[in-house]
Amino acid sequence: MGITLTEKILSKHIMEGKPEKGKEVGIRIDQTLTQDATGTMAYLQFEAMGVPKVKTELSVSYVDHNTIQVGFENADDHRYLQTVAAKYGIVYSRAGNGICHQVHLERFGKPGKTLLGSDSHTPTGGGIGMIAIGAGGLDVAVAMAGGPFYLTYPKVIKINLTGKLRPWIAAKDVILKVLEKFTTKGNVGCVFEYAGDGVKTLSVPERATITNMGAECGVTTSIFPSDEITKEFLKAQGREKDWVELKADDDAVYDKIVDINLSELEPLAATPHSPGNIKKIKDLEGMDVDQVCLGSCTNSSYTDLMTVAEILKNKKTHPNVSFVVAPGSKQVLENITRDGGLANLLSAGARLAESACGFCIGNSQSPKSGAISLRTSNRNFEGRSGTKNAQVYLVSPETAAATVITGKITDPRNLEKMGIKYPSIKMPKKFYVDDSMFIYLTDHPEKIQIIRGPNIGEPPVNKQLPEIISGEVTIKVGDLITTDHIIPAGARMKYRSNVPKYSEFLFEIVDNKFYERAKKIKDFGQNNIIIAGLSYGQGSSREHAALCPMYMGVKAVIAKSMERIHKANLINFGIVPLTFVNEADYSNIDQGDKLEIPNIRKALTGNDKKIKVVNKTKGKEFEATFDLSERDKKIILAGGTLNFMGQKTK
Ligand code: MIC
Ligand code: SF4
Repeated sequence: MGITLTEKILSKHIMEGKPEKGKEVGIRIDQTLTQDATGTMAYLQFEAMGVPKVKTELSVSYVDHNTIQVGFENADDHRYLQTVAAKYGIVYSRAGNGICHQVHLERFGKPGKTLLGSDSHTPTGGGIGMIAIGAGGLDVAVAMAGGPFYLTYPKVIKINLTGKLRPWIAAKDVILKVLEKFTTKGNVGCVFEYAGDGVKTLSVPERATITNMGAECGVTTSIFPSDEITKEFLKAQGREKDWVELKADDDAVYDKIVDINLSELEPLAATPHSPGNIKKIKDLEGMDVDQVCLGSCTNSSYTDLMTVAEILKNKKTHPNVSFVVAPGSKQVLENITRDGGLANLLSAGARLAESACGFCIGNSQSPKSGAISLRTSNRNFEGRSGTKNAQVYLVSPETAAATVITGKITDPRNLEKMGIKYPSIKMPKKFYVDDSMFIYLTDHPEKIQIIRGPNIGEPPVNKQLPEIISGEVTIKVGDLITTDHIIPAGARMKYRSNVPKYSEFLFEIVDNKFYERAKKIKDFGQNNIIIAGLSYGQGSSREHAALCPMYMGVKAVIAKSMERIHKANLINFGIVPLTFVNEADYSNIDQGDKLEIPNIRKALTGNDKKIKVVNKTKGKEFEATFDLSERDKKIILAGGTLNFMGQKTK
């Protein structure tokens, strides 16, 4: 019986456990990446582990999220990250060098290797045949210290691609189709493995767009085989030596097979406010648009930008549209400059933004009130753009370009009627490469002084789990609550290194009184408890969505279901992740209800997976359950991973 590509790579990396679907395994991590917004906390935690040097083959620290530098905070973080990198043997990618996922794909990704990144879009590396997984910063810190990364041995879903994309239809439309089929929930513990004849028609950047946005489905990762196309990409990056051929066995057995015929796809959009709300562009056509943003780690490659530049050659941006372009990396920017694409974009009226996350995370280029914003990025959660009532649509670069010209949502196929031919942009045979924005390893790391400006706080310490969780429902939220709802990024993201301050913004977009209530309950010596619906904690890997609640005294989250990375983060910070045994019980709980979970420590370690929760306000009881490994339980009992590891933060 043949095996899948996912299993082939995983089997070479297993350090603990057996490869049985649904069971926990610990895998060796070859490479790690962090970005600045999750990186400061990850490195503070790494420092607390007392390991003199990273133990991975390669660890890279990118600065790409907080590069706006209004005030000293961002720059303080950058300098801290640079000095930590020098001290511990980490490559540092300076602000301006580009978005972590794009840059990692260009310069470091290697087929067959494992990559763990403190960012949920780390699966971008799957485009090059890596097992690339997003995780909380603390998990990445553990991996840097040589520890295994624990995951549920996944189910593997084959996405069988046939046919070939027609002109004007893009990789983005493929992943939007996948999102239409799988939605954003119910895919925890699965890997999407792409196979079939259609694979060879897609370039590495196209594959990376597809694996990048698999994150929106909530899968552990997505992966493409490593083939001649991969070799061509690595060769163009001057890295042919990093290539190995990798594919699933012909008779590999999958848990499920889903067919997608590339030839049948048409332009799609994810409509407000979820990447899973898919509609056809032709059904949205004619809607006035205020802003078009090209970029983000999903669609900011050389081919993406050159395609748009070619469409916009000798054209002008519609007067009602603000057109923003953020190249994915310095390499992309330099190559499109040399090849004339930048001149076309600028002459069309593009507003050039830094090679960074920028608009995607809402820390710049927030659109006007009630705006319709078309973006090539991957998330359109409510408020993420920085404008609460903006309506964000996620589309391909081709659709974005057509809309820039007309000022209305436009099916790019209509451009032919305007005399614009489909620009078949090919990847260069050789990219212009300049690695000077990386700071490589230092000769005398022992001499490095770590610089901590006033923005760098101590990571908070937790106590071990009490015998009884007794407190109040601080907030009751509905389905599909994302980590952007739990703790916003955008303008608030500069406080990532200052947990007490950042905590003030918990649930800000949902209920701006949360912090006040939580503080009162905590100061009264009671525990805060969160009640949630389906798929709680979708989206980012930001551990602050667990760390800040921990700081505010949240001891348990009871949800209908929970997403993988967020659940792992809750465990890492000693918060008990529970689910309702009967989902109907959700309706019987209200915000402000006094809840008690007696003997929680015993309940977690006992044989019965059901836990009694007493609703003292309603005079009722209900049952909750948990899906935790023995190791998870020990971590929660200890009050989090750092305590479990027997380390004390300084
Ligand atoms: C995101 O796209 O939501 C982010 C910002 O990149 C996050 C990481 C973070 O919150 O720092 C992610 O995807 O994990
Ligand atoms: Fe940056 Fe946006 Fe990608 Fe997150 S999704 S890494 S914010 S570009």
